[in-house]
Amino acid sequence: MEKTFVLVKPDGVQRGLIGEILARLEKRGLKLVAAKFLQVPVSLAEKHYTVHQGKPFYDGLIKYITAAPVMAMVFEGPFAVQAVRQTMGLTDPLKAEPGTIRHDFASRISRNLTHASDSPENAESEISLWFDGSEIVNWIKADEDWVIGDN
Ligand code: 3AN
Repeated sequence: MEKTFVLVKPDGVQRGLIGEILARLEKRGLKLVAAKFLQVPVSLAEKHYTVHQGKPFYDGLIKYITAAPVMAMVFEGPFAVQAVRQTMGLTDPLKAEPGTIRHDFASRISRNLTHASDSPENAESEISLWFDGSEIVNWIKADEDWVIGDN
């Protein structure tokens, strides 16, 4: 089953939106398999955002992500990467569809509340950057067949 990495960024934590974001992903049928609440060290932020190094918004991005605690999570499900990205909405909240988290709770790209992996390959590398293998919990959700079962 596909896994994906999700961050509720400092603005989401400060605004008390962890529960709302988690609830939307849970209701979508995604299964939480790891979570931790942490203050991000600069070294981890730099590794996480290495693809943005050199871009005009890079320094601000590192400052933003390390400014206050974040909630890091791993969700599992069929096509989890695509499902989570769709629930988050486009990176720029002004372009995100109504009903998505970024549309419904944000209005600026610099305060877009969440991060979610953009491919299964990046999900794997982000999960191993943020979590030890022993922190990923394999469990069976009681309603799994009714939510994601095959016919
Ligand atoms: P996403 O988080 O939707 O995958 P990325 O990876 O392109 O988007 O961007 C990572 C983060 O960098 C975004 N969540 C946003 O906070 C910030 N960012 C991206 N593009 C810009 C931009 N043009 N101006 C300011 N911040 C940006």
